[in-house]
Amino acid sequence: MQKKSLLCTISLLLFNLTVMAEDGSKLWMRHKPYNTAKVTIHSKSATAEIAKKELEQYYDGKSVALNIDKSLPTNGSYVISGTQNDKKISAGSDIGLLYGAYALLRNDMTQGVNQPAFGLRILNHWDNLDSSIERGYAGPSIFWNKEMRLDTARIHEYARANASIGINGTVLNNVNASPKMLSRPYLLKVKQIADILRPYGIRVYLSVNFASPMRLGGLRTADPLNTGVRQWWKKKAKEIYREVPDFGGFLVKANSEGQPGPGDYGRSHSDGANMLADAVAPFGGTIIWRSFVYGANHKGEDRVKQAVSEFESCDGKFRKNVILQSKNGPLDFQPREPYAPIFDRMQKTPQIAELQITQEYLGQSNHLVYLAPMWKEFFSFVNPKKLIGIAGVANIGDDANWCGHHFAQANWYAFGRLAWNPDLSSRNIAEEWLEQTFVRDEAILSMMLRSREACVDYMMPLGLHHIFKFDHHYGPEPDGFKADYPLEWCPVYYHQADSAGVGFDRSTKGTGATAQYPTPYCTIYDSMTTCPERYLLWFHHVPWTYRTLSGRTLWDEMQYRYNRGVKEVEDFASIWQESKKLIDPQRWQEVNEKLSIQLKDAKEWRDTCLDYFSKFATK
Ligand code: GCV
Repeated sequence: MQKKSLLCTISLLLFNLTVMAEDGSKLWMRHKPYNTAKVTIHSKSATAEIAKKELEQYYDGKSVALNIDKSLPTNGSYVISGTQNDKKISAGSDIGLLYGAYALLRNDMTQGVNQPAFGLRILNHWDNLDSSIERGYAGPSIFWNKEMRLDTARIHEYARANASIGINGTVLNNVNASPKMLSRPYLLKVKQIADILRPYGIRVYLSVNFASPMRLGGLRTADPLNTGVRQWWKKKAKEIYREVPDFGGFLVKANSEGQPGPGDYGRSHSDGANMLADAVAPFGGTIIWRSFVYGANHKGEDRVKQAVSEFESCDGKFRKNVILQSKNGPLDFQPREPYAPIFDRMQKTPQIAELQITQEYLGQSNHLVYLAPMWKEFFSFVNPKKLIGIAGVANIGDDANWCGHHFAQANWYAFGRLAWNPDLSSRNIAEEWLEQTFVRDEAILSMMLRSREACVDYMMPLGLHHIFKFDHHYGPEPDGFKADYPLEWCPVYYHQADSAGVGFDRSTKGTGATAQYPTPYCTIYDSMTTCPERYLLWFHHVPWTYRTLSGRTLWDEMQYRYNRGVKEVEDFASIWQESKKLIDPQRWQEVNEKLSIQLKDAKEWRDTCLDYFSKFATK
């Protein structure tokens, strides 16, 4: 009997611990169930039903009326009015009602019509069909695995989280695309996923391999001007739209990093994109063509200039349903880059900015780096009104907490919120996220807001860039050079350190990359004295004894900043210690472990780089 009651107590304890365990799997969707609201709605769609269910379960009030108002736009806009106990959400479409419902649940009481800044708000998953994820640090793919098994409950949760922040599109596979993606068994999976995402207002897109007609279709060429190839794509598009009538379209990485493309046949990017555009146009589809190209055609040209060199001549030649997608900076998702000048140079082509949510070069899922300030910096140069969409390379995997680091969830969240409204401040988004996930606390908030600048300090002060270890891009390798690698992958090519100084001369006396920028940036960036210090070594080879704005020499300033970065992370670690009482044990412990790694890494960056550069600086 005694044994039995001991067993009962133990099971009860275990049960309580499991219930209390916080693994981060709920993301920011941690609303308490109230079940008090009576929700009235006159639309019968699946989307409206979801809105109703969410509010009935989680809204803390007596009644909500969901109304379609034909005078409002159908792009997801909504208006929330009324009192806490008697709310009204009006929208021009059912998806607007759902967005309004989620806004109400996060207590977003913005006055007037709340509407998205960008029509396309898309996640790009770099997920491979074998379940691995290129630059993914949060476990295997939630979409693909060898067994073709799909966890539909998880896909529902994914859809729900995305809809709650207004994401309306998702590319399900890696831009380094397998031709198998377009084969029948995979298309049936795509249909299954699309059916789950549809009521949440999310359209699916696929990355395609340009050589698919050969590698999947058995044709002898993938030349975009070949009739057989054109027919093949048309037939394939028809097959896809039969399964997924609202299919978004194709994302294409062509003639980049070894991927096939129209250039293999002497054809231009516009020839390639237009051929695909013609295939999807009858169904309302879009081709999103990436400008991330460098290498083969540009022997010796500065890598940051190559996108403009290669694409400018195509401006005005693309079909109406082609969009150009470019990374925010001209190189490759470094912790800080000047904006990519292609956004100014393509005047006639609709453009999407590609941001990277997964932290390939920012400590991956080990470092706490809140990315909203970085993206806001980009928007301060590129007017959001010039863009028709925003794409974010996802940081989502099958880990219980989805993103590998609890705070990396904030980057997924911030991406969605900024894609809806780039005018929101980094602070407001972080506050909103903390309130829904952890706790609204000034110290934790300040840690988030300072984290990107800290990362820049310990990884790339003053614009020093691409000092990362080969291949995996984690950790420093300032002496990195491999004779059999393209020069554009080697850290020594980027820092150019010698006894005279350090940094890459991209002024008109150097590679001339500054000339790709419009006025006033071309002039400002071109001179060492007017170039903002945050980009100094990006654009200039600067003498070690050069006086920086602080009065310190360049070498002293570099040491100061590396040390400042490390000190910041030390401070984050102590803020987290102080926060222990505010946070549940599991998530506190997991973040604490990550912060120790981050501190060790920050010190490694500082020590390795200072040791290496000191050999030149102190000569
Ligand atoms: C998907 C960088 C990354 C690659 C990525 C590529 C791209 O080079 O390291 O993993 O490939 O960018 O954006 O296409």
